[in-house]
Amino acid sequence: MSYPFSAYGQRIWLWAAAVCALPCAASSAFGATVVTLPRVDISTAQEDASLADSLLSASTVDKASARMSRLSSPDAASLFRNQPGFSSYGGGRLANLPVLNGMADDRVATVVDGVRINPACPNHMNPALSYIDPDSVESATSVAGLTSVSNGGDSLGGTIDVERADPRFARHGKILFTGRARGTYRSNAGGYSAAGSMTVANDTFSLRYNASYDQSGNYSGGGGIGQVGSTEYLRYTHDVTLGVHKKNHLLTLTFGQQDAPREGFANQYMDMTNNRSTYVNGKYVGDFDWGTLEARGHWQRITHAMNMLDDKGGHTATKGMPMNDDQRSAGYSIKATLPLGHQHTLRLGAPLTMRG
Ligand SMILES: [Cu+2]
Repeated sequence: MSYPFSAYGQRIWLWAAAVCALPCAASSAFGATVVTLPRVDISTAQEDASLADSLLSASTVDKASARMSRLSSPDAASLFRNQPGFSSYGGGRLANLPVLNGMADDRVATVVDGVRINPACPNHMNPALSYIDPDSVESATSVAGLTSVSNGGDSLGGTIDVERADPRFARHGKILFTGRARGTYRSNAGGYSAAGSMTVANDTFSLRYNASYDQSGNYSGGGGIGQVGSTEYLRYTHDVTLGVHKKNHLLTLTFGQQDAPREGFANQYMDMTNNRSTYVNGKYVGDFDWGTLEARGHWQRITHAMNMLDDKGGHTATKGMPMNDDQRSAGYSIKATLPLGHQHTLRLGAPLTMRG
């Protein structure tokens, strides 16, 4: 279809050139003025900036593969499965541990919404990516290899960085009411997931409610091996995001709670019997004449309990393998980005995280 069109286009171009050549040739003798058309840039300034800002070893999950991952797994770690240098090792179905270039665990910094999260579980059975449902993730970036200090640094293997979407606002004088919903069902183990989000906003304030629910029983293995024990899970998440936008300033506050009342670990002699994360996360971004200022603050409490689920014999006060943990963390980070001419950018920042 495109061939005849382009041939036709070429012919028009030849005609135009021929028609133009005659008056041009004729007018040059009379000293006509030369008209210079404005320059047309085929790349936008925004793309240039993001290329310059990102590390060469960073890769971002594209929208199409993120959509496929969400349909096939409730684990946010699966978003990265096609990224270079990435692999993962699994225990529970909600909580695969990310591996970058063969290095894992504390060697990989996992940053969720600007907060570097360490697993509350001493056995690291609830990794940081299990604290965000895949539908809430708007941008997912992995840096395999050394990470720059401005991206957190201090991680030999690399960095996994996921961030939820900024709040949306309406145009001036309008009200925005928007949302999305997704549901999936798997016949094996009767696994189903549902996730949704709703936003009400004007041009200054935005309120978003986000929820997700994931549940599955023990699945059946192929080749007639029957049911595989301790592969069940249940998790639900609620969060509310409040956004305030005024001229060059954007303030975002997210309050949320996630519960994982059960998650079996087929390869361990214990399962997760309760994991609750309650959190507040704030972000301010301001554009000024001198550059950009970004400030973040967070508080999170994780109560974590592990023991044996029924298919490992269950647990009572005198039987099982209890492991309980209660962790709080709080922190802030401030980053200033100052453009210094065309080729240089100065970044200043200071983060602090406390755990107890
Ligand atoms: Cu644990």
